[in-house]
Amino acid sequence: MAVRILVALACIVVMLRLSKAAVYKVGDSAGWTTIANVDYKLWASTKTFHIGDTVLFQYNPQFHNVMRVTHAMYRSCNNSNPISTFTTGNDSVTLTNHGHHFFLCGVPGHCVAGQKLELNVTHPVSFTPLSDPPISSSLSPPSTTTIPAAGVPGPSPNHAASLPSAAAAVVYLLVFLVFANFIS
Ligand SMILES: *[C@@H]1O[C@H](CO)[C@@H](O)[C@H](O)[C@H]1NC(C)=O
Ligand SMILES: *[C@@H]1O[C@H](CO)[C@@H](O)[C@H](O)[C@H]1NC(C)=O
Ligand SMILES: *[C@@H]1O[C@H](CO)[C@@H](O)[C@H](O)[C@H]1NC(C)=O
Ligand SMILES: [Cu+2]
Repeated sequence: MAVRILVALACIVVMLRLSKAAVYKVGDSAGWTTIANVDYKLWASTKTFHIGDTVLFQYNPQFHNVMRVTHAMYRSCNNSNPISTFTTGNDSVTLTNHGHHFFLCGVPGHCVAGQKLELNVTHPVSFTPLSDPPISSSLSPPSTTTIPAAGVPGPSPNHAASLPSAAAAVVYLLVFLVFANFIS
């Protein structure tokens, strides 16, 4: 019985991870280039990057490359000591840790011309709560935002709603499995 529960849990974890991983093509249809004047900062700001996601750099390898660099090297467009270098023209980089990731094109002049990318990989605990406090408060008049909604029982409805839905689903399934095994 314990084994069955563990297997079910493992399946859920795998499914959650698979369903969350996204592939982002850098620059969208323009790709990784200098000629289209892509604002890569703007491009990144419209995305939410999570661990497990992939960024795909597509470019002509005769003219460009991809270097992962430190923040200091990103700021000064210094390509002398990259963390890693990609040169195939179709380079997938899977994001495996939190925080800021910096990339630039190492061809002289390209980074300065704007061919540089900064990503912020956010923490995975970003499941939207069932009732999101900021959304509900933005819909009500400003004067009511600091007062709990009338008629809501319990000391803190916000905390009650903050349990991530995926975690809740796992808990529900566990309880269900335990019951199913007791009955059979
Ligand atoms: C570029 O970075 C390297 C190593 O990080 C450093 O030694 C070098 O001085 C830097 N060059 C410039 C022009 O900042
Ligand atoms: C580029 O890489 C992606 C992901 O690795 C792959 O799906 C795609 O087929 C590749 N495209 C080309 C033209 O090689
Ligand atoms: C990066 O993401 C974290 C949340 O995971 C956030 O707190 C931080 O402000 C972000 N930094 C930038 C520069 O966007
Ligand atoms: Cu380039």
